[in-house]
Amino acid sequence: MDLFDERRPEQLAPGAMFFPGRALATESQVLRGLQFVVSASPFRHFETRRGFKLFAAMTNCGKWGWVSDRRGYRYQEQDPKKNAPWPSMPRAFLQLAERAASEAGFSGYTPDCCLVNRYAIGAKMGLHQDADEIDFEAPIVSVSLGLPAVFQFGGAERRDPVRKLPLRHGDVLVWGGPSRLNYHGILPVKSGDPIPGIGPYRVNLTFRKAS
Ligand code: MD3
Ligand code: FE
Repeated sequence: MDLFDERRPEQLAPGAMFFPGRALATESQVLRGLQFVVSASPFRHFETRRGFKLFAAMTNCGKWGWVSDRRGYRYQEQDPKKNAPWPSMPRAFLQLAERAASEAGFSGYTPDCCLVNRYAIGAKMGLHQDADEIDFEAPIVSVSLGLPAVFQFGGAERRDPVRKLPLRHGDVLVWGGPSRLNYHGILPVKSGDPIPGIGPYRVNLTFRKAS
């Protein structure tokens, strides 16, 4: 821990909570879970409907996985690379997501999908909304691992002002209630000291209730 770390849990907006370093207490279990998921369903770059490759490499665990190809994007129960179910959600993932959600005031959270995004240096995710899910009552929980990045979050409209929040290894965010459909994105990841077990990447776990 950084002796001069001033970061504290913080409400960013109604329904949006920031828990700096919340994943560090179970870091080794989470990293083992990540290893298990990636060895079963490796990272890949999905294509968009228009034929562009997404900047972040992705995989999933849990019942549902988010996929994209020339037919568009959707949640599906099969890893298209293997035509087999996605790896199960590691207990350490589920427990971290449930506990963070409950600390943010969302009890009984049972995510059925964890999208894993891997950003190489220079990769980014443009400002967008997450609106493909059926259940907007359930929050989204995000866990940042590896290299730091700057998260951008705006409001319910694309034109709303955007706030920048630096995210580091172990930080957890919960987005629910009125913030669930806010615009958000990730600025291009800069090079930095690689975190053991992750390498020169930023990895984000995004927990959702897809169905
Ligand atoms: C705020 N991923 O996969 S997670 C995504 O860091 C995505 O990989 C980013 O956005 C990442 O769709 C951000 C944090 C996040 C996720 C969903 C949100 C923030 C959100 C939904 C509403 C508001
Ligand atoms: Fe998103």
